[in-house]
Amino acid sequence: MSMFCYQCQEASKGVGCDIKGVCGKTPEVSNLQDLLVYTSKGVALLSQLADEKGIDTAKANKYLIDSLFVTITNANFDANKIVAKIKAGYIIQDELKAQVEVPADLHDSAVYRGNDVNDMESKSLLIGILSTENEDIRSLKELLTYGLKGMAAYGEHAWNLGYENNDIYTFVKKALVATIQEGIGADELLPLVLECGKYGVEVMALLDKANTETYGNPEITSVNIGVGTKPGILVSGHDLRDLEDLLEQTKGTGIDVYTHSEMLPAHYYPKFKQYDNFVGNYGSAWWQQTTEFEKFNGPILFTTNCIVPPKGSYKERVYTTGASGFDGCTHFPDRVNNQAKDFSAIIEHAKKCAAPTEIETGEIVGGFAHNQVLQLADKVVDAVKGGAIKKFVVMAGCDGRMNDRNYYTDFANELPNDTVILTAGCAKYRYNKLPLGDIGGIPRVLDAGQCNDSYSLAVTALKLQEVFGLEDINDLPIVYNIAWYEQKAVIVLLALLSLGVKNINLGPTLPAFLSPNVVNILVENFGIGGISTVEEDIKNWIA
Ligand code: FSO
Ligand code: SF4
Repeated sequence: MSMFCYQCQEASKGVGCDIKGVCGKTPEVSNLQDLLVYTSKGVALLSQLADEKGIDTAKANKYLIDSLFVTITNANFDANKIVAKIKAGYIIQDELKAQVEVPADLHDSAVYRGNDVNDMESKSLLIGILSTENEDIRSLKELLTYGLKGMAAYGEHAWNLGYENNDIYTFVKKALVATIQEGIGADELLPLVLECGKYGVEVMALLDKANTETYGNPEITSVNIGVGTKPGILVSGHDLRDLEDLLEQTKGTGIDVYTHSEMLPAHYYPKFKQYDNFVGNYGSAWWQQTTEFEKFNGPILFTTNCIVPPKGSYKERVYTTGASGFDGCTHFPDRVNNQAKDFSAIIEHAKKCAAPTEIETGEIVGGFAHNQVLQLADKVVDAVKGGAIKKFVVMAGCDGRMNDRNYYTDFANELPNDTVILTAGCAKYRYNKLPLGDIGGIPRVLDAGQCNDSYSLAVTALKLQEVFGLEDINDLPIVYNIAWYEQKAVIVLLALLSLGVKNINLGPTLPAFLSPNVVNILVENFGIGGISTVEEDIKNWIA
């Protein structure tokens, strides 16, 4: 075993990647990511001590969300960047240590930091996932850590727009420190996992506020999926501030800007509609990029995950920024003093490229975030009361490359015509181009936006609960059939649990990091279930 990672749905054999990541992550990068998480735990511990003394920990707070984000599936494959992050963590640890009193039992720095970044193979055995022997404790620690990674991602996007919430940092530190606490038991970890969901709601609410106050409320929008005649830049990932900087800098240059995968919902925001060169969405979900990027012809900017290791045929056109990285691809550094990033290199590159090759034509409709849906509330309520809509089916989350995800396309196709799909995240690409029609003008697929906009779906559910005067959110005619892939889906799931949502079905497989006992807890307390066949599930959940 040269590594061990089981944080995503595609973990090898449903157990864990131990030779190389199915995602393409090398043992070197995987072990360095383990060390980065471990270093972050040390920073969290010292920063917590500093908070108690009233010392300013803004730098440590930002470090924690950056570092956790970097270790999310498909975000960063660049060993040098991760080593630099680890070293930056050691510096922050030293700065904090000089200001706080480190308890005697923590004087040995190896307790909370790996000293040798060059000896990762032996180091990862000491600090990696399998260093916790009890499988239930390991499972709870990792569930918590993955929730924090998702929270960090959303926290980082909010931070980029100038929005922060100190309570979130305080919780991130408390939870990280718990994972290195000697002898911690399930009785302490389980409440933290549930509390993680509460802060998941907070961080998604914060990001929603940041996005809507900066770019306006998403509105119903038809997005072109064909191409223009000018060269283009394709923007992937989730960071809207990066997109804004790029759109500003491409104005009047003759370069068109397209969205890819999770960036599609940017088209729904009023602010982005003002750019004439923001022409459409190219391609589908993240995992199809190896064929689609070849045809795009122009440069591609990753602002976050999901990167698939690029083929040589287009690798020189791939650029990264923020938490994302890939060795050999040009990386745009972080903003300095909140100034725009300088994207001139990618713009100059685009000018030398051919226009994208058309792979499809038409439009997809989205923009059903909470504000827009509430404007349609009367219509929706009438449709429910009149029986035109019998059920809502939340099909949010992620897409992935495994064939068994065809289930979601078939499920959407087979749903009765009196059901409406509420979606968010890249899961939507399994059905957002199907001709599913509408119910009295309400489209049968309502796309709220990115995975973090699952928050919008929760707001919509809470509003419907209020309108129908129901005591319990679980009395709504809503079925949850959620597809997960990486750690942002973990925080979305924990957030839904903290809002009291029960009977969520999770697929295509349950997480490898959940031990049988932890699965039992989730089943008994929250009614979490898996999926079976389309026929069975429709029969059991809808009919
Ligand atoms: Fe998808 Fe990737 Fe948004 Fe994830 S593009 S899989 S849950 O990064 O974050 O939905
Ligand atoms: Fe394997 Fe997923 Fe970890 Fe990649 S992120 S190494 S695919 S478990």
